[in-house]
Amino acid sequence: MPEFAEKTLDPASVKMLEKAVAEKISTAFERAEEMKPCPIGAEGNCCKNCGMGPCRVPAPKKKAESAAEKAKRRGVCGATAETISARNFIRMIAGGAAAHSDHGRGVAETFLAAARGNAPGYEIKDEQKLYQLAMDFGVEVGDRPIREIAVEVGEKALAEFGRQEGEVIFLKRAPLKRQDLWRKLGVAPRGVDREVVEIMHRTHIGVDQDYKNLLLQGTRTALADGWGGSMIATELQDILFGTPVPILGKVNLGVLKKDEVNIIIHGHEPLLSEMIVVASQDPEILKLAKAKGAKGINLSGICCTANEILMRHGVPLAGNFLQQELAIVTGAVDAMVVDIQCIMQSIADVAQCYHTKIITTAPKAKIPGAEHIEFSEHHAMESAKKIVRAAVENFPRRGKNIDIPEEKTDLVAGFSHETINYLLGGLFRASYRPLNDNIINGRIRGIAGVVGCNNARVKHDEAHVTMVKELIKNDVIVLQTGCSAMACAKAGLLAPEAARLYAGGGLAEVCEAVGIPPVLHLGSCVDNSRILMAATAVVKDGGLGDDISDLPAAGAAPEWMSEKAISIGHYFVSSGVFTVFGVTWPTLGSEELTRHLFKDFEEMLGGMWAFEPDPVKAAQLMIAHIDKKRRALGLDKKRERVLYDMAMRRELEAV
Ligand code: NFS
Repeated sequence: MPEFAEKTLDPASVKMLEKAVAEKISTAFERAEEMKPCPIGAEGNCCKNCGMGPCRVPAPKKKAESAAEKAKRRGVCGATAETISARNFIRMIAGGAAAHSDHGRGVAETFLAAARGNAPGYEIKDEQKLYQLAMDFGVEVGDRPIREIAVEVGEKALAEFGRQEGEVIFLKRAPLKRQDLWRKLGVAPRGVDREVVEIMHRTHIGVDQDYKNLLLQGTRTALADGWGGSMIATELQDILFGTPVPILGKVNLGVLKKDEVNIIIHGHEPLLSEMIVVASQDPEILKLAKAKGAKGINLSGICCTANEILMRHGVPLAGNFLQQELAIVTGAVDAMVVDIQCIMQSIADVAQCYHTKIITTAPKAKIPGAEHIEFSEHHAMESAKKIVRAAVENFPRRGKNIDIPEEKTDLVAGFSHETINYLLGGLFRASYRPLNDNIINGRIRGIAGVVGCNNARVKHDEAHVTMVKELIKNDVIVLQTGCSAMACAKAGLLAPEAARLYAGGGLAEVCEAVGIPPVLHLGSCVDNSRILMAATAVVKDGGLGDDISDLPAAGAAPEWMSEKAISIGHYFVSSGVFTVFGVTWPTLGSEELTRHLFKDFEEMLGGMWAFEPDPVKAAQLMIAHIDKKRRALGLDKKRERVLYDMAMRRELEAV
C-alpha cells in the first residue's frame, strides 16, 4: 500500500503497518494522523503552571504590533510570551536532564553496590577506565586493592548528583577556554539534582520573569546533564560492562526468529539487559526452551538499551522508537521486557491482540496491563532468569498470525571515544592526530553529530537518512547515537562498504585507509557525552583552535521528540556547537526568545540553535557553519586545493 510508504522509509515497517491495519491494531502512526498537536502549545505559548490558567498567549497575528497590543498579550499573572516560552523550554531541559541523570544515578548505585560486594554478577570489566576516573575524582590509587578504589570512586560519583556547591567534577575535562567562559557567565553547574530543582522553582508562578535569565539556568542544567549525569552514566557503564570496541551487528525486524523464543529488551538501562544476556545462555533455561518446542532463545533490542547491548555483546537491534509497536505486530515476540524511558503505553494494548507478554521491571515505570517482575541489582541474575523463563513459557502460546519481515542490515557499532583514538593512532600512539590532520588537509571537511529520536509527526527515519547522506557526500564524518544511528544503520550507512557507496572522495579515502565506516555509532543517548569527549580530544590535539566552538563541527536531531533531546541539544549548544533540530521548534511563538537562542547564543556561548525541518537544507546549514569555522581557522585554501586535486583525478579517470 503506497499510503504506508509515505509514513516510513523502512520497508519492514511498511509491512508491519499494513498488518496492523488488517488486524485493527492502533499504532502511533495512526494516532498522529488522528490527533493534531495543539497549535499554541506547540509554539511554547501555553502556560499551565498555576490554577489561574492554562493561559494561552499566542504569537501576534501581524508583524508590527503596537506596545498596547503587546501589553494585552499576557497571562493572568502578567507573564509575557517570552517568559512563558522560556519557562516551558527550560522545563523540557529539566525533564530531559532528570531522565538521563536519574539513569546515571541508578548506574552509580549499582556500581557502588558491586564494588562493596552487594551486587553479585556485576564486576569491574574496565580497570583502566576505573583508574582514569579515580584520577578525575582525586581518589588515591597507589597499590590499593581495586575494590577499595572502586568503592571510593562510586561514592564520589553518587555524590556528584546532589552536589550543592562548586562544580561537577567532569567540567574540568572540557577545554580550558570553555570552562572559563562557563564560569564567567555563571553557568558552571553544581549537581544536576540542584539545578533541576532550581528550574522547577524559577518557573513556578511569580519567580524568574526574565527570559534571558531563565535560559541561563537552562544552560546550567543542560551542562549538568552532559558533563555530569550522562557522562557519569557512560563512564560507570563502561567500567562495569566494558568500554565498547567495534563490533559487527544486525538491525531491523528481520532479526526476530520464527523458531526461537524472541525476547525484546526495550528501554535504556544496561543494568538489567546485561544480566538477561547472561540468563538467556543458561543451560537450564535453554533446555526448557527446547522442551517448549523452541530451537533457542533469541535476544534483540529496541531504543537505547538495544544500543548498549549491541555495542558490548553484538545483540541485534530489532528497531528504533517507532518500531516498538510494530515489533509486537509480527506476532513473534514472546516477551518485551522494558525498563525506563521511551516506552509507549500502547504496547500493552497491542500485546493484548497477540500472545506477547509485556514485562515491566523498574519500580519507576509500571504500565497497566503489563506483568511486573521487579529487577533489583542485589538479586540481578535471579530477576533476569525469572524474566527469561516467563518468555520461554509463553512461546507455545503464539498465535497463527505470525509474519516476520525479512529486512535486516549489517552495521558496525561500538566506537567509543577511546576506540576512535586507538583506531586512528594505533594502540601505542593512540591519538586524534590523524583525524585532525585530515580535517586540516581538507580530506575531511568537518565533524557532525546526528542524534535523537523518531517522531510520528514526520516520515519515520527519512530525515535521519537524508541528512546523513548529504553530510557524508560532502566529506563530513558523522558521529551518531540513539534512534538516529539505528535509522541510518537500517539504510546501510553504518556498514563497512558505506564509505565507498555514499561518502565524498576525501572522506572515503580516509575511511578506507583506517577501516571505518563514514558514520560512527557511539552508542545510546547518554553516550552523547562520548561526543563531548571526542570533540574535546580533537581540540586538545591541536591545530583546530582552542575551544569546541572553534571546530568545524555541527550537531543535529532531525526527528527529535523527547525532552531528553532538548537537554542534549542545549548542552551541545552551550558547549559551543551549532545545533539544528527538525520537525518542530518549541519556542516559535516568541520571536524574541527564539532570536536569543538562534543568534545571541552564538555571541555568548559560541554555539547556537537552529530549526530547519527540511533535512537537506538542515545539512547545508551545518556544512555552511563548518565552512565558516574552516575559514576562521584559515583552512579554506587547503580544502580548495584538495578539491581541485580530486577533480583532476576524476578527469584523469574519465580519459
Ligand atoms: Ni534518545 Fe534513547 Fe530514541 Fe529519542 Fe528515546 S530511545 S535516549 S530519547 S526515542 S533517541
